[in-house]
Amino acid sequence: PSRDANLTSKKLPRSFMWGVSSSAYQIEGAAAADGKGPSIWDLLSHRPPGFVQDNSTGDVVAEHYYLYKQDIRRLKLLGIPAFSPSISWPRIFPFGTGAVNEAAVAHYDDVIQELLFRGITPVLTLFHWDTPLALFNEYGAWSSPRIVDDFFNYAKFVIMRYDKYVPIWFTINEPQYCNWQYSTYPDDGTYWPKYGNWTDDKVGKARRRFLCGHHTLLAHAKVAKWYKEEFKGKGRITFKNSGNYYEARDVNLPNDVLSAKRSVDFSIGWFGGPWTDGDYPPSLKTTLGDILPTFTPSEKALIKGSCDFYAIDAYTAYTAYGSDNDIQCTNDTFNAAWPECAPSSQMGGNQFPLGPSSDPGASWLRSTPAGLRKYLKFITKELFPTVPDIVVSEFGFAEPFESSLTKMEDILWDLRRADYYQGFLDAILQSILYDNVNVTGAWAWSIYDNFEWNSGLSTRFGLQYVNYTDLSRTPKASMFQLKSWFREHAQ
Ligand code: PNW
Repeated sequence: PSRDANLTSKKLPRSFMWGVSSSAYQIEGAAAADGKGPSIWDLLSHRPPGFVQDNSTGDVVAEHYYLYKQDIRRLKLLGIPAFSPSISWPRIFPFGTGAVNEAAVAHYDDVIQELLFRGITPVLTLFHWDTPLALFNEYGAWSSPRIVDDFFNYAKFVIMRYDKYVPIWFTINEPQYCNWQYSTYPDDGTYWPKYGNWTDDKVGKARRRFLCGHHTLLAHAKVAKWYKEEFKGKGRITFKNSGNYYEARDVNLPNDVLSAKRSVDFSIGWFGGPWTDGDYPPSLKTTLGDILPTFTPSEKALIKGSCDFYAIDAYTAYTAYGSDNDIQCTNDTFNAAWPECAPSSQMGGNQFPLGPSSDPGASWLRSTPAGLRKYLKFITKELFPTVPDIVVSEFGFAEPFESSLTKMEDILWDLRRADYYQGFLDAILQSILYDNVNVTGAWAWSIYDNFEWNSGLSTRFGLQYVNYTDLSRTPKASMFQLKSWFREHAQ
């Protein structure tokens, strides 16, 4: 599509930070190296056929754990100024708590040194879903308040060691999704080690999900408070939200408006309400009743203001539709999987001209740059007007990948993804220039093809191609598109 011509050579603010991102389990491989403990994902990816669609695992992936030096050098050669990976909790604390695994610490020391040596800024996520399995067996991990102190100890250890090099800390990646993982499968020992006494109906699943969410908030807040008030860290701290924009199909239809509102509340309101206003949004409380845990006054005080800025992983946008049936939010209509009694949402509508569709393994994702621009404005001007600035902490696209492709030029010519990046980056620049939204950073997902949780290695989000046979990496067209966009617009 043709670009907004007024953007030509317009500049981002000098302080704008950008780079590529990924997470430990999705790229490192080396699943049992150097004393690493297992995480829940080591278990899940080895579950009976079909749990991960193509039955692949994170055992090897791209072996970033061994090949990080070439990966970092490659970023340098490509002109990427910053890298946002995650640290693996079960590497540093194989049992989640207790003794530190010095071999893993030495490894991450070296990764950080290598990044600094190449002049690439490390921006670190402390937890990207790889919960130590030991804590799951011990007390049900995020379903127990005991996780708060264990996460705190781990986070303190990593922050104290690396804070002088790290300008941004993301405590937790997308609590919306990691808590959903807990509630999707029955607690009967089939998928997980049995960890509680939950009823396996919709309500029981929802209880687990919102309780886990509650503990991620408390864990984040405890770390953030210590970071700011006691440790007086020199960087900024927040957590990464998962959310896609929901816009009412027709603002004159009350159920459409309600549908959009509920969808927003149940995705980003769930975690944004507590840190901006000190509590969950009213719609969650009325809909969920006693399914939703409550904060004590001191917990509210702890969480409120616990983020220095807002971080959103914003991949796509939806049009929300209402219907008379949908608005009866009783336990009978409860859909524990996704968003509770929210009326339907669909990609589409006139609001967001739909760009190309992505790989079937990421069928939730269409390219909707106009949706991103509306979303950034909506979050900062309407929903959470107190947030000082916003960062797009992930955005990206899975080019449909034909396994029959054998010619490198076909594999590397990922024009849909290139188009996605240009559209989304233009939308960010427009937000800054025309909507007065303070966007201070953007992180492209992902450095290269990696293990995509539910669809495995066959869904490829990379800006570089990974050949999973010889582990070679090759930049795709989208990488050069991204780079040339920033060459024009970064200062
Ligand atoms: C993010 N959705 O998750 C995760 O942080 C990454 O680990 C993951 O690889 C990436 O997006 C691509 O999927 C999401 O359904 C999962 O809207 C699902 C959604 C959004 C983000």
